[in-house]
Amino acid sequence: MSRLIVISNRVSRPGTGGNQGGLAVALSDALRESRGIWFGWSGNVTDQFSGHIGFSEDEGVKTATIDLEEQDIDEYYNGYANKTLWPLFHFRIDLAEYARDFEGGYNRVNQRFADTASPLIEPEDVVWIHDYHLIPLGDMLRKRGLNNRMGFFLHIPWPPTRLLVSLPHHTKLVQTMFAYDVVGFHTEEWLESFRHYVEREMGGTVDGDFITLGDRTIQAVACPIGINAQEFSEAATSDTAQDMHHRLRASLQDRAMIVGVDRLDYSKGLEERFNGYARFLKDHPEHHRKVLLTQIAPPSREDVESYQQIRATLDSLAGRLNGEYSDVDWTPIRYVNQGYPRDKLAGIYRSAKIGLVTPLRDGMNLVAKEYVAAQDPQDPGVLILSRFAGAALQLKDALLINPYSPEEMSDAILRALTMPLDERKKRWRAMMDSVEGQDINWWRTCFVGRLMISQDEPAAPVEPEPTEG
Ligand code: GDG
Repeated sequence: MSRLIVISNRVSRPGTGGNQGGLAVALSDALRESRGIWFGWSGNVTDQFSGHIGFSEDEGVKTATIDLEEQDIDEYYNGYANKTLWPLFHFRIDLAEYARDFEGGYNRVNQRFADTASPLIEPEDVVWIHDYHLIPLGDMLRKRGLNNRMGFFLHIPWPPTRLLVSLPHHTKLVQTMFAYDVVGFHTEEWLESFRHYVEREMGGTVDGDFITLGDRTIQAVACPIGINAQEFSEAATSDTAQDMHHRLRASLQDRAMIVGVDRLDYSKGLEERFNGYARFLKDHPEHHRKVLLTQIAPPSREDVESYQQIRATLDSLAGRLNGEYSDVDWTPIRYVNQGYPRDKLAGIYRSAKIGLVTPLRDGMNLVAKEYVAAQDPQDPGVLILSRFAGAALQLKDALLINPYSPEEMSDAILRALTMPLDERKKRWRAMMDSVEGQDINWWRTCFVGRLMISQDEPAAPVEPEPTEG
């Protein structure tokens, strides 16, 4: 078995106290099995970049990390990654900032990754690079003479061509993706947009899974990421989860809880969620005092102004809503800016009659899947899900809504609150089949399988089917 080298912006060391999400666990398993290495930024700042690599091994997983300079973090991480690519790829061209310094910093840090990682990569290794922080890295590794099988997976949406062309040097960036052998997206929709761009803007040709540009043919595939469904269901019945459940039930009394769990990010549709819930309260006074929304929203990317703004907007919206509707013994929104360990989170999901997941655009959205996995099969809650999340293509038995419409959200909340048990069970079963069937290991195999297979069968263009006429 070839060694797997995973490269991502940050690495997660098992058992070191951080919250290991499903992705980190799945990658750790793959790294352990193949005796591979996980390479990335340590999260630490250094005065002067030295290229020094910090090696660790935790629970059989080897990690290698580098420190970056303050300017790197400003221009690459807070700049090009989170002020340019993130908003643009989430269709928020209004928030995207195009600055030469950002692009320069992005390229510099990708070069630094390439310089430091390339000596660790042996000829038989398979390299798997993750996400928008590191799009050009594969190309930079090739320029350093690496001929390894290389894959790239994008965790966020791929934007429509019309939006992407607003990015200065867009073709140059996309061109670098042809250094990979396999490129992966969560959904057919993002993949379709990628193909469209390559055909229209670059004159590439598409043949099934294969895309040819000049003398390079790559495989571009849709592999929707999943969660560790079994582990999450078990976490939802753990002692910690049950304690959380009892704590919540005691404070809720007989009220129905709606839950939202999101990093504080404008792409998650939190403002729209609060507005939809406000609409529900306005339209349905008969439900006052019988329902409440618990929104868990740990702050993220606090150095970026648009994130400070969303926080201020939500603080004021939650305050206004609570001011308008609260009574001495009822507060309609519990707005919590702190994170919880995973088993507590699982208990919170299980206590909620409704999971309200309303991103305006989301590559996949794992919270929707975690909510499903945490439910009690005998009395499951209802998932209300934005049709603009990648997950909506799999979780078709959720109540799918347009998050921009407060009326639709309000109607869905009413429908979920009054849904008969039989229907809840039927919908949940269908969603759980998908969450269990296409779990995190399925995803890993979906992508890495192709990367490994194409090792024996080089990614060459498939002979086109003869066309009629
Ligand atoms: C990107 C893409 C794609 C949140 N609060 C707490 C907590 N979380 C965990 C959730 C979930 C994860 O964070 C969030 O994952 P999402 O998928 O919902 O969103 P992003 O962070 O934007 O992730 C997304 C994903 O990459 C994977 O490819 O699905 O579309 O944007 O696991 O549970 N975890 C804990 N406490 C919290 O308070 N422990």
